[in-house]
Amino acid sequence: EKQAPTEEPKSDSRSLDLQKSFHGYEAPLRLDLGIKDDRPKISLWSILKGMIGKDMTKMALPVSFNEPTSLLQRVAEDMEYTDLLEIASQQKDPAWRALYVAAFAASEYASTINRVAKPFNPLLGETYELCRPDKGYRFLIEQVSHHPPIGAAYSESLNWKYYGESSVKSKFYGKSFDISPLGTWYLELKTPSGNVELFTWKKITSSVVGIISGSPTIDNYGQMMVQNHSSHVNCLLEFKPRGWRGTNAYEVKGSIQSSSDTPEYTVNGHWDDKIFAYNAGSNKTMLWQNHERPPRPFNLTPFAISLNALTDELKPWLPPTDTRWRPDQRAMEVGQYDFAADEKSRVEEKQRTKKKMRDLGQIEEWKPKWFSQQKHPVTGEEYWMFNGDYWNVREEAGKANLSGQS
Ligand code: CLR
Repeated sequence: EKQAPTEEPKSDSRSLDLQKSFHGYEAPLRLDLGIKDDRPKISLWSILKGMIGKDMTKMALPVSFNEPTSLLQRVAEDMEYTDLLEIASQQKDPAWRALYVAAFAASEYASTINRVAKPFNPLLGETYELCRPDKGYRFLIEQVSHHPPIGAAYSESLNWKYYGESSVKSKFYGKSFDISPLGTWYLELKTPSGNVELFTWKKITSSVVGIISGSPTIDNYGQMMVQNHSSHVNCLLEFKPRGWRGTNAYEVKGSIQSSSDTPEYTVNGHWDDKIFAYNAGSNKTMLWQNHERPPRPFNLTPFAISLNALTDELKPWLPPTDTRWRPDQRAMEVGQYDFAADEKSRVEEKQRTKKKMRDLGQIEEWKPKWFSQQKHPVTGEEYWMFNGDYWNVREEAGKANLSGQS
């Protein structure tokens, strides 16, 4: 039996290490943006009709189709329901661990409702960190490739590690705009007996539909196998396409797959609302429930609203590469769309110049700072391994900044 790859250091030293990355996160979470969403209402079809066959990286869209988040932050949004991972880690029964992990994987889609907007494209080497002292985790993602765009992410609490590659293939088909994620996501979960189990899954297709009819929405559909490489008690989820009349909208069904022929547990629910587990005796347990979603600019969730806040507490601890410093995204967040567009072309032009200089050998070859590509010890697939340095470098730089200030 293969074991998950990491050796566990003593838990109190891990706890101390985690604590130090919470420096800067003392302020309460930001709950709203101080602006109204008054983007000009332009029909998506009128802009897209000439772009059939193109992918997202080749589309020049007016800035009013952007939202003030970056793709790095959209991946951080997957962390909204990490409570499910903590619950999973307390389950003695492998079937219940798989059920809660599957619910977490499905919860990652709740944020997509009414978000037909393009996040900012991260620059090469851009990073985004997120710590939640109240939830006990830290998260980091780095843009490790620009063409094709790839983000490498790593997150951990005392009970789990979650990491993977965010890269998408996208194409506009006329009727729909399809986004297919390519990377694998890994979860190392501590179990009540102190073992560590490895789960993996791949994300399903996200698709913008209803473009021609003028009421674009996001659908997420396909099969997702949440695979346990240690106990082999897996959970298969099926996200139904919403269908022509929207009859199957948001529906997700699934079951626990193990050596027994008849699934002992099934899953049923809606990824915009609630997801339940049923056992053979038809006992029903709610696994997940969507958080309240008061109206907010750009239809952002309260969790998403919190992500780009740049508080005085946090400033000294943030590296210059963090998304929160991006002037174009900040301008969009305060409603200055024209300035946002200008700043966006300026930072992108700067990036193109750098690439040219690199190609000509005038400046050093670029390489990711916090991740390197390795073969995964359990799956044998290529993955991005976190080198762990980020939080130590952050701590030192933060202390130096603070002592320089006083
Ligand atoms: C879905 C949940 C995943 C991470 C993820 C990656 C790419 C995101 C996708 C999510 C949601 C839909 C998305 C996409 C990139 C572009 C696309 C935001 C968050 C939008 C809807 C494309 C809009 C393009 C039109 C305005 C033309 O865990």
